[in-house]
Amino acid sequence: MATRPPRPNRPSAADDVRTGTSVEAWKRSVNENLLYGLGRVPVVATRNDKYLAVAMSVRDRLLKRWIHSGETYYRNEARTVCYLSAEFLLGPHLGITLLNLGGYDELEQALREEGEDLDVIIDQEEEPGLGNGGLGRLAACYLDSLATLRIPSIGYGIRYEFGIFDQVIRDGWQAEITDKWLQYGNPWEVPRPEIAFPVKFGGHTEHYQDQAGRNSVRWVAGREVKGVAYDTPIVGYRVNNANLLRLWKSEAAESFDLGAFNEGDYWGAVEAKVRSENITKVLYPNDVQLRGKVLRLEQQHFFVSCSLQDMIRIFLQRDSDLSRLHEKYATQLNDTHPAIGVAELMRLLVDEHGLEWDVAWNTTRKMFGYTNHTLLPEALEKWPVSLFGELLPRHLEIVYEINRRFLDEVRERFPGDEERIRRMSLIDEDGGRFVRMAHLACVGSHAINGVAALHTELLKRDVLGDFNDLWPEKFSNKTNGVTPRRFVALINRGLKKLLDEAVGDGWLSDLELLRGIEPLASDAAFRETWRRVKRQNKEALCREIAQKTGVVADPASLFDVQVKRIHEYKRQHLNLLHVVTLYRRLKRGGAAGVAPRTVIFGGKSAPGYRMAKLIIRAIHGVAEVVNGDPELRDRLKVVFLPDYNVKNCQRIFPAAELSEQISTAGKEASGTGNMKFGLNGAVTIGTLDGANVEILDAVGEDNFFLFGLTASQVAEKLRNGYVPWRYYEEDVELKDALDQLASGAFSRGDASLFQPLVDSLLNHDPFLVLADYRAYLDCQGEVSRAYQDEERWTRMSILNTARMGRFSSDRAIRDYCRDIWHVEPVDVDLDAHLLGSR
Ligand code: NBG
Repeated sequence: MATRPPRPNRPSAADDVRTGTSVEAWKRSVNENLLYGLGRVPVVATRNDKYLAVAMSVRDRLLKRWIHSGETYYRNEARTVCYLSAEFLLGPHLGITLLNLGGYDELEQALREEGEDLDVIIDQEEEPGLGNGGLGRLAACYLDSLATLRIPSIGYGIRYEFGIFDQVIRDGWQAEITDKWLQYGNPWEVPRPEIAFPVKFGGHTEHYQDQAGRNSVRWVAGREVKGVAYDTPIVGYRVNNANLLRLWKSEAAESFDLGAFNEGDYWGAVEAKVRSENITKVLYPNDVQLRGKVLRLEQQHFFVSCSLQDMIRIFLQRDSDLSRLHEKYATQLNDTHPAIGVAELMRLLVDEHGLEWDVAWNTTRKMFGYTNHTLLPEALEKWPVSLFGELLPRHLEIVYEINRRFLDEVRERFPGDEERIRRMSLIDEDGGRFVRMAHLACVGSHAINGVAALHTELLKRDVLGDFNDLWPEKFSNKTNGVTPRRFVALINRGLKKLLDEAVGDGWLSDLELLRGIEPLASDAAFRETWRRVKRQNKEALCREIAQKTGVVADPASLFDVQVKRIHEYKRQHLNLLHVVTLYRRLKRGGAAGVAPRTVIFGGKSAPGYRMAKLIIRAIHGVAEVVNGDPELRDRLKVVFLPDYNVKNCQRIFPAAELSEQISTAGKEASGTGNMKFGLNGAVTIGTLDGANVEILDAVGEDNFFLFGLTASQVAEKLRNGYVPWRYYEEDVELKDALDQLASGAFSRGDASLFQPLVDSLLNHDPFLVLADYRAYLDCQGEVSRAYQDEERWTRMSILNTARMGRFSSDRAIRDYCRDIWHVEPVDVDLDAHLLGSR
């Protein structure tokens, strides 16, 4: 290793088999990993064996940085960010790790000389789908940026054995398949069986006086499991820092097994083991039907308890005064999933480590920050008090005590305002009693933030308005961002090359540098090249579409794309109504001069969300008719790309030209796909919702297709009694489109199939699809006109990319570091001697 003094016959550092970067070193490394890491000889090695050998070779190079980083942080007693998140939607590691480390070209050459193709090997990787969508992917982008910005940090989460389900389409319907991402091994994780913590559930509490005569509480648990750490190194872009992602797996606690064995209850012991392991078995899809699922609360408590115990363990290596824990750690709650941490940290500090309540509370509040990611009331977590108390009896007592003291504070500030007390209480008493996790997170944090400017304003006004009245200084906005490493450099090599040539490659770590291409928007030759890159990306996507769906799309048509989870508030059905109307116009011959389009959808529905599943079915129904209609002669195609995930998005963003961001204003907290599209040169058609508002501000109204009601207009309409039926009756095209859906025209004559969808739109339409239909159609007309002016469209596309700088996750992380976490970068020196080494 480089940390040892060189021996006389030692090969040069570049040739070192574990850490070297020469072509020779890579070759030997891959071969040795194949032989000695996997026990395979090259002639019988499968493609997956080769992938594993390459991944292990890259991991060797990663581990060197990781070990040095851990050691440097320890030596410096560095203040550390702990990002607590139930989801990390990482995507495949190999490509991004190579990009960040450097060495792609040498490895590619080494493999080529052995007759292998690096891209094929990269494509072999099964992604860890440990998240549902935007929230989990945001956490992954933030890990990438934390490492790149050299911030000591730990991501803490759950090592789900089954991640988000794989989506397959059968007869136009979504079907779910379990995601067996671990079945062929995961070369990126390092199991740490020695880092394990007990986590208790159930039972009861006992109040007693300790030796010093203080009132104390003992929690006598009903059962106990063990959380074991699995570590994944996350390396930053072209820096030596490699940070830690620590995911917890649940196992049976031996002590409990033993008890059962002694009583001769073998099956009982096995059952307890199985039950323990269940906790981290599967990621819950974000499904309304799953509310109140006790296993989910178990998951939350499990990973948060392990993480906090781990933080305390690390802290105690250097310090003994736990009241200073917040000086060592800035801990972020990614939504309310880890909010139980507020009560758990109190329990650990007071019950297990003997701190006074007030001291512990001061530390706890200074430790946590809370990020809210949703305004949808049905997505705000609350747990029935009975369930909560049965699973976590001690935590319920602590929540009550926090609440008692908190409500006293509120009473003092707002005397006599009992209505406010009722609204703010940690316990919801409106019909059934529930623990409100968002309130627990607010009370236990020193900082609360939303994820886009509009979202934060609405949070402060509505959902958390009372908390804003009480503690306005706690609130701030932190607009989301995405990593340009994965979402441009890795997936759009053509664009990367063009950008590098135009402004140098500094934009990868300073995205504002993309501004440098603005003047080139008026350079005809540059526009030509820009179009060529987009065209190649579209052709690549066409091949994928053909291969996955059998649809032949025309790469010269406008690629109009909506990819994201399927949800009524995101309004894929509004998009679909536009498609139906366009189709009807084309059939009537009334669409002369309309730009040919390929409308591409992708996204998973929660398994129990009937309306979303019906929307997927409707997209397929419309696609079948439209794509099969010879009269249209390629002027319209509809595609549903199955199993949208981090891996499958990589051909989509680079090829997109129109980005559909059409949620009902006031519903999408931020969106991050909108940023990925913009970065790759797609122009947005969107409402004033989430981060669209800021994207519009950044790119300018000439480069954005804006339509629809604003958040306040939406609220007003709903207040005044919205009648969707009226829009249906007054707009012939809308009526026609809905009638067509209801008639069976897109369901092989089955008029009942889409009835629930049509009924819901006509009678309720909670997301104002009908109210926005006309504005959306008109706006799509403008899109079509703009697209036919090739030079104008290219200019818009270039300016979208050029002005996306502020949507880098590096900017977002800098904001968090400056305003909430107060942490500083730490340099890692790879030549430093490791502790304990000679
Ligand atoms: C999602 C929002 C998105 C937002 C991401 C990341 C949840 C609960 N929220 O609008 O719907 O972009 O979080 O902040 O998944």
